Amino acid sequence: GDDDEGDTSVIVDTKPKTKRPPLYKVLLLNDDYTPMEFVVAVLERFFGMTHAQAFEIMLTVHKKGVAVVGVFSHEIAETKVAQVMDFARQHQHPLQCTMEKE
Ligand code: NFA
Repeated sequence: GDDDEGDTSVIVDTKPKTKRPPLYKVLLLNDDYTPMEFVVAVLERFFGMTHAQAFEIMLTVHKKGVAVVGVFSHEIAETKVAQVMDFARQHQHPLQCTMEKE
């Protein structure tokens, strides 16, 4: 890797840094109107969860207000968020899905 030379002419090898892409959490937010069964269907359809997993996560969102439903690359996270928001809008539910850097 690169070398750093301080003002003492002592050359110290720097750590060879590999660059991993950042990961993004996809979050689902609670609201008072979206039916529980719709949220379960979203988690099954877009996040590959079993019915039991989806029901569990839906209840976590319902009780705690928010939950992480997956961790993805920026591109995949953006796609998931767009898919969920489109599907909710199509069914006229106010369900909100967002992403944030891990
Ligand atoms: N709180 C919603 C209800 O009582 C259910 C819900 C769960 C909505 C998770 C959004 C996310 N119908």
